[in-house]
Formats: sequence, C-alpha cells, structure tokens
Amino acid sequence: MSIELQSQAAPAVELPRLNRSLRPSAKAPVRIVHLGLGAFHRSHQAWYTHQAGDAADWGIASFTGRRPDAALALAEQDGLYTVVERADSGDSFAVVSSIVEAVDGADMQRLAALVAAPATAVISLTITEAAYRLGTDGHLDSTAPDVAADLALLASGSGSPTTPLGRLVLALAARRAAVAGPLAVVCCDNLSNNGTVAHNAVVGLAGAWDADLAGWIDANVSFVSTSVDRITPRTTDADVAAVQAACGYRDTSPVVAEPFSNWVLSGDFPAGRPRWEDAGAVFVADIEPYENRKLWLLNGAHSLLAYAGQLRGHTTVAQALADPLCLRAVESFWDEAEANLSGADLQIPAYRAALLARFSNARIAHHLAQIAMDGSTKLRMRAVPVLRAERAAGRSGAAAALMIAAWMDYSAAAAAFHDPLAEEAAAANRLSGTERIRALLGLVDPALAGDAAVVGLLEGLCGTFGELAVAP
Ligand code: CS2
Repeated sequence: MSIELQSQAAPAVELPRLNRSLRPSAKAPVRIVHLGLGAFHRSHQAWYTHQAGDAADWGIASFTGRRPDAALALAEQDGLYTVVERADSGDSFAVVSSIVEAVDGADMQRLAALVAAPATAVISLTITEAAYRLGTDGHLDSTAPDVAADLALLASGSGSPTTPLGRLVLALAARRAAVAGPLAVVCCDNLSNNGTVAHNAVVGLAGAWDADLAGWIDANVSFVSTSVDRITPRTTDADVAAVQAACGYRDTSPVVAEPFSNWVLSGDFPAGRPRWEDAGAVFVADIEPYENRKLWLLNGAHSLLAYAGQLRGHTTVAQALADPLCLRAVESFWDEAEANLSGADLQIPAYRAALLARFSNARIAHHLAQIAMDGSTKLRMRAVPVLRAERAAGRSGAAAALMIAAWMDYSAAAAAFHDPLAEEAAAANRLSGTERIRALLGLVDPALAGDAAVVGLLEGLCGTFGELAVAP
C-alpha cells in the first residue's frame, strides 16, 4: 500500500506541495475517530491502519489535542504526510493516506457528528498520560480545575468542553442519543492497564454528569488495552528539508520515526476493526506482561535517562546512554524490573539488547527534555511499581528509587519544568532536607511518602547525577 519514494537530487525550482494527487486510491470512509493528532499517532496507529489489507474501508478522522495548527497543516495536504523511517543506515520515505480528515479538536460539532455515525467503529486516543487526570489513587480527579470546569459546562448544557475526556464524553452522549450502537475505545497512551484507566476516567466523568450515560457507556463501549511502541521524536525543520530534498514535493508535516514498531492489543471490537495484524499488530488475551515489559524497560529507562542525562548535561537519549554513569543506572534499573517480569514468553535479554541498539540510534535525535515532561504522572507507571515490587520482595529497590531521585533533582534544577504538578513541585522545592523529599514523593505516591525507609533511601540518592547542571 505505501509508496516508496526514491531519493532525488535537491531541486532548484519551487516544489509542488504534497497533495491529493499523491493519494494512492480513493479516500476511505471514516470509521475511526482519533483524539490526539500528534506525531506518534501518525507514526503508529495511522501507519498500521494505512498498511492494513482492508485500509480502503478504514479512514481516520483525527482531532488535534494541544496543537490545533496541526490540523490545518495536514488538511492542506488532504491528510497526507510522509513517514520517514530513520535507521542507522539511512532514511526511507512513505506517504501515509489513512487520515482522511484532520480536524481542530475544539470542533465539538464535528466530533459529536462522527462519533454518533453508525459507521464509526473505533475511537482511538493519544491524549497523553496526564490527560486522564488520574489522582494518586488511580481514579479520575474530578476536582482538577479543567475537569471541574468541563463538568460545570456539561451540567449547564451550553458551551464546549476543553479537555479530551470532556469532549469524548459529550460525543458518546451524542452516539447514545443517535442509537448508533456499541463501539471500541482504544487507549494508546503509555499507562498500565490503559483500557481500564480510560474506562475509569470516561465513566467517572460521565457519571459525575449523568448516571444514565455512564451506564450506557459501561454497557456499550469496549475499552481495549494496548501496549504501543515506536520512538518518534518531534519533527524539526531539518526533517522537513530532508523530505523535500529526497521526495521532490513540499510536506510541512512529515513525521520521523525509528524503523521498529510494536502494537499489542487486548479487548473486544463490537463494531469491527481494521486488519492491523497485517502490519504486525498482535492481539493477546493477557496484555499485562507486555505492558509492563514496555513501560518498565523502555519508558522507565527513558525517564531515567531524561532526568539523569540532563543533570549530567546531555541533550539526547543517545548522548545520555553513551555516558557510563547513566548506562549503569539503566542496567541496574533493568535488573530490578526484570526480576519482577513474568507471565509470557517475554525474551527479556533480547528485548534489552534491542533497546540498547534503539536508544543508540544517533540519527534519531530524541530530546531528553521532551521525555522529561509530566514526570509526576509517568513515574507512577515507570518507577513506582518496580520500587514497590522490589521492596515487597525484601530488596531495596534502589535503582528504581534512583529514577525518582533524579526527577526530584531535575524538578529543582530545570529551567522549564513541565508537569501537571509543577506548582506543587516548586513549593516542595522551597522546603529542605527530608521535608523536601517527602513533599516531592507525595506528588508521585502519597503512600510511599509515608514510608520513612523509602524517604531515607531517596534522600541518600539525591545528588547522584549532580544538581545544577541543567542547561537553561
Ligand atoms: C517516551 C515515549 O516521551 C516519553 O515519555 O518515553 O514517548 C516513548 O518514546 C514511546 O513510548 C516509545 O514507544
């Protein structure tokens, strides 16, 4: 299905814009609605859908999250964009055509109309971990200001919600009203049990507005859990120029990704789904071992490198991994994580070796600052479960704790600390000694903050990577 384009010499004349003439076949009808039109959605779910044998039947209408301008740029290209697969050995280019509509996420009317359409069978989500507004108890925090504001809006019956969850709930209300039948919500954010998390967040928000709607969602919406994987750094101007030079057209919205990709799914699709298995997706009954392997080994190492690496003055994953102190910390964390992984044929040694190779791909400039964002949420999935499991087994969990300690030091040192709890972290950093550690740990896991031994362990680990080396 994909068009492989050969490299061409850099053209001297104005290039044509990537446009509908490059669409390989007629536009597929919308049967998937996606929330979170970002680079990862385009390098992953849209790429799988594009390669499915029945791609002609499965168009995606993709709604933006934090970047409404992304819809405009993509709409000007008829939804088409180039995926640049960046291997150690070079780039390959393919035009992806599964996105048939790119829409500003604030367009509630269009979202409700598409979700209410009987043809729509799947709603997929890449709205970021933090967007599920989980409290530290794992349930929706309906007191979070934006959630509370959306709830007030839903109750008043006027105006449009601003959070992805609020928009989704209102769109599902439209589907219920249209008697359009069951469908699947497929969460593609890096959370453990992400289908359950999405269920709890959506039903929690719906229930706080309208108990009948919550009941309808419970009975009609299947929440599919997934483990998603493909390293996709933010697109740069140099990437745009590289596509133009190689492909002979102007694409303002290419996406660069590593050649590797993985998608494991578990759950029901009551209204059908594309044949994603044609592109290598795997459907399993028990997803937890795969999720944990990916969240702990890949994402855990990423977070550790993001904080430790920046404290040591590095900018990218590949640079941080080349630093022996960071590499040792990653290997120790992997040892701890591995001791707590079981349940399927996980082939951990091969997985670890592959991760080292993937992280070392220096042609993928994966910026640590991008990974460092939203750490208070991410650490709950990436460090805390390993720390808890190690301690339950009578061991210290020092390597998992080191990830949290590095985050603490980074929260104090970073020139720009992006986190849903940034203000609380700043307040905690005005404290000192044990009080500071306890307050920061409380933002990640309040129960652990009550454990004097863990607080002491973290206090001893702070400063391991230096404290003030973060570049402004
Ligand atoms: C990263 C992930 O930014 C982050 O938190 O750890 O986006 C990671 O690159 C992907 O999960 C890889 O599949």
